[in-house]
Amino acid sequence: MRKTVTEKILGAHIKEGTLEKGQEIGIKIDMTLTQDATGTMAYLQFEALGIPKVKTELSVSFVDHNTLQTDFMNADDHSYLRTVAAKHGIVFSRPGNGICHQVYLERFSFPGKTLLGSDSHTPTAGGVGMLAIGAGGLDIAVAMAGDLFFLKTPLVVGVRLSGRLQPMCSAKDVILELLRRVDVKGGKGKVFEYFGDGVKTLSVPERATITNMGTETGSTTSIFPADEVTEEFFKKQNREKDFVRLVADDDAEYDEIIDINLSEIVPLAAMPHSPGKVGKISDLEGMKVDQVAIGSCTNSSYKDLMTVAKILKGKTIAKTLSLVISPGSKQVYEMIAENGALGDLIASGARILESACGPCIGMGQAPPTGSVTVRTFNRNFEGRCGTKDGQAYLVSPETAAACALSGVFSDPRKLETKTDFKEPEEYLVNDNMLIFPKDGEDVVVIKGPNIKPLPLKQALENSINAEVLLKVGDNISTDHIMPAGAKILPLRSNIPEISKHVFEQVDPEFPKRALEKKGGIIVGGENYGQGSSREHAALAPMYLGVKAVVVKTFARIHEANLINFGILPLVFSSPQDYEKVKQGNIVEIPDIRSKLEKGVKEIDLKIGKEVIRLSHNLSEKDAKILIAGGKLNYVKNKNA
Ligand code: MIC
Ligand code: SF4
Repeated sequence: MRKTVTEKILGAHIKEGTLEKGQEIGIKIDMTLTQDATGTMAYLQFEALGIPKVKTELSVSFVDHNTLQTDFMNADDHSYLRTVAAKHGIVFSRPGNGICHQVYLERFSFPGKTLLGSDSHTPTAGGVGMLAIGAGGLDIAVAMAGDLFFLKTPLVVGVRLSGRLQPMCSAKDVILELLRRVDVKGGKGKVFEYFGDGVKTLSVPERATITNMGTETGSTTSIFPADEVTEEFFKKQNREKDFVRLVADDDAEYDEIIDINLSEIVPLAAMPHSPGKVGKISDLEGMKVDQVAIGSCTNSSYKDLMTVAKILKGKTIAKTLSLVISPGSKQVYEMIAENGALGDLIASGARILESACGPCIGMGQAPPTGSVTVRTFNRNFEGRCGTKDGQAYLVSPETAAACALSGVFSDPRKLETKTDFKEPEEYLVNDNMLIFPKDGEDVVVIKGPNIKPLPLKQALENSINAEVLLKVGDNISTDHIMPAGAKILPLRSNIPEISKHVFEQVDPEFPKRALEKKGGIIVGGENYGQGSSREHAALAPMYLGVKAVVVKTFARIHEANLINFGILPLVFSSPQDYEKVKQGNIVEIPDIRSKLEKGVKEIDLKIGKEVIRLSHNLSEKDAKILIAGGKLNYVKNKNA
């Protein structure tokens, strides 16, 4: 059979199951990445598994999210991450070295290999033909211990690119166009694989923008072939030896095809409060903008910042607005410093931040009350920017720069300055902020007082009797469930404390109520748990006693995280039954344990005399994990 790039990589890594669409398979993971906000938990879990050295080919730990040090907490986490990495054979990327996905793309990505990362935007590395998947920290810990990663064999959607982007239209507009068509759950159970004549017109950083934000469709991952353009990129990164050519066979069969003509792409924006609510910049023209933020793992490459610098050179940003810029990596930062573009940005009035996630995760730079913030980022869920009624729009760097100059939404195609970016002859390579582990090093792991032991759950009870603690609607994101931002992120290594913030924006009383009632269940609508891979959105509810989440549909990573922490993910057999359950109802889920043991799919939810039929998508292995009370218990029992 003629194979797609995805099938070639899956075929070379499958160790359990068969490649039948929708069936569960176990694949070998070659490489892992973690970032600091999910990494502390992942390494605490790895330590609990008792394995001396990681068994992957390469594991890298980044510090990029929790970089604001308003007290000891984040700084302590950095010390823990540095020492635990040295002890277990993990490369450590120091704070200041950049955003995990940008640095990974530049310095570690590898065509044809598998990468599992404790961050949902891990698919960025798909820009060079790597099968890069986001997952919860516990799945990364298990992969570092040498175990397989389990997923449902995805459908492979071929995205056929033709034509060429018009001036001032951008890779960001391409992924926004895909989001316009498939929305925030259209990618579930799918890999978007790009092919066609248009592919060769896109550079690696442009491809990475597209695979990065492919996450917002709910997909398993996105991938480009590794072709001549990729090879050039590796040469310029002085990594020619890591390049492997990997393209789909001619006439490879895709499960579905989506056509995008790059020549027809126009500047777009994702409007508040969903990455899937896409409109044209030409329809927003003239609307006042209060803040512009440029950066994040989607749009902070050398190309992106050079493009912005060229537009802003010799001009001043609009009087009523603030512009913040965060370069994606130290490589990008050093290069724009050396060639003078940084000076142009500063001179225009831009406030330059460190090379980190920053405002994208609400680590500072929250916009004013009720204001409009225009961002080159990938997510605009309500409140994520740090201001509850902030109106965040997601756009390309070209559009962001045009808005920064005028103070209103502006179509970048109307600017006098046209950008004509050329890839540099070579990228500046200076890996001095990476610490490579040394064999035989005697390391003491430092754990500050904010790093608390990981809570564990008891094995599953046979029946659940509980109250519906909360009922929510569609598209609840992990930012709703477990908010981030400068105040809450430092608590990522302290579950008892962070659990006090669960559902803070939705219902601030939730944590107190959950503890008082000794736990209960949550009811939700479609696409529950979209967005981030943060396992804290399962772990903290588990700590509060949440036993089951009953919804119309789940987002992939969150469903896996619920299973990992022993919370039952159940779905309404008929979506209309969602209406029948009310917050405050006392419900019973009888014989759930024996049903899972027997592989029964039909589960009952009883409210008094009424019986509502539920179901689940659990594999045999998932059921065993839930019965054990979570994956750590399961792995420990298995090894014992
Ligand atoms: C995000 O963009 O929401 C994050 C912060 O990078 C998360 C990870 C986290 O919550 O730590 C993600 O995308 O997985
Ligand atoms: Fe960081 Fe934002 Fe990218 Fe998440 S989406 S990894 S917070 S830059």
